[in-house]
Amino acid sequence: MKKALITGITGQDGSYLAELLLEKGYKVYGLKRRNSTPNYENINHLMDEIEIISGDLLDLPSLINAIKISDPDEVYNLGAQSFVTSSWHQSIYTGQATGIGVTNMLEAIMLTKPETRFYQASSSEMFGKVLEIPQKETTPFYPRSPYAVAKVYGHWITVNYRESYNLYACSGILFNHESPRRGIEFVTRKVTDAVARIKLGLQKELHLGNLDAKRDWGYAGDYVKAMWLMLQQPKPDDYVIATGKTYSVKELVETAFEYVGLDWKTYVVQDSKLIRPAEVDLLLGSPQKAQEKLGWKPQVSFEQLIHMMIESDLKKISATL
Ligand code: NAP
Ligand code: G4F
Repeated sequence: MKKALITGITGQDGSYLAELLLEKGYKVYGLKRRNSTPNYENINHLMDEIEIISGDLLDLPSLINAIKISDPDEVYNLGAQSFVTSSWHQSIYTGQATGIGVTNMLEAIMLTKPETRFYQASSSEMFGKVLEIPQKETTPFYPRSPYAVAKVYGHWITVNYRESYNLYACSGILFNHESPRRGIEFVTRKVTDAVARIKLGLQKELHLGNLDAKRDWGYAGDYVKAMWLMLQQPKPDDYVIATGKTYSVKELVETAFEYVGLDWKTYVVQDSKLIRPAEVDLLLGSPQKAQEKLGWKPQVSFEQLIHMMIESDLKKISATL
């Protein structure tokens, strides 16, 4: 039986990846930091099948301990301070968790079990003020937030440990991916939650920032399959994971309100407080390498994704009434 350790198991991707690996017959361990109030919402349904290990990406001894307990064949480093806006308010913490945390995990592997295969959750945010359209593995980075700067560090330290120590280490440069388990502060979930509340008569307005920004949005359930595929190849490498289609925040809003038969213009308020100090205007990825080398293809379309999220939010909110 293969064993995997997932950091960030309580997050969106951690929960979908845990499900995938359990289906494939893995023994799954999840690193979880201590919170004053436990946040198991995304993994409650898996708690009998996975083993939680207490630890934090900022605390090397806890990572070494996690490797010793789990004795993993594969480590998926998904833990991070992942919200771009918060990275301006907590820039040093973001640098430590999202950037240095990667080195901590790599060091824990080097010191304890260097044959472990390692996946790093890199991000399309690294492309920032894009230097090429579409963005691919060879496109230079131009990060536009403390989060993106930290991810560039995490990406290159992964490449560096692969080249320095011959570690099997991969960096997945994933474009935005969403699901009903997406955190409420991210724009897709903020919109689908608001649309559900407005439809149910519980909310009157939706405040948003930049409606012109464009993103290449896919489904998280599809994207975790790409993570696993990367660690099954004969040689470690880096891959862009994207749909190859881009939509504006305005198109997201239109699609969501249209689904419940409402006109978005009646409800959406543009709020200057939600505009970022520096914006990433356009993300559009090329999944060509992933298609050719991993045989990976996204299955869920943008419209299907938004509809799935609204249905889930309608159900969740209705259950509380
Ligand atoms: P998420 O829902 O925000 O989950 C982040 C996870 O990291 C949570 O489990 C969180 O734990 C954990 N975490 C935060 N700080 C930690 C620390 N110091 N030590 C240990 N764990 C810590 O993020 P996601 O959407 O699943 O994304 C997974 C990874 O992919 C992240 O690294 C993200 O930056 C990256 N990524 C995401 C996307 C996307 O579109 N979703 C795209 C590209 C890259 P708590 O539950 O305790 O907060
Ligand atoms: O949903 P967002 O917060 O995602 P963002 O900044 O693209 O980052 C996400 O994707 C990255 C991959 O590219 C990940 F690495 C990262 O961890 C995270 O998962 O914002 C998307 C766009 C932005 O342009 C933002 O300015 O939506 C715009 N937006 C407009 N109004 C808003 C809002 N974003 C949020 N969160 N909230 C708003 O009210």
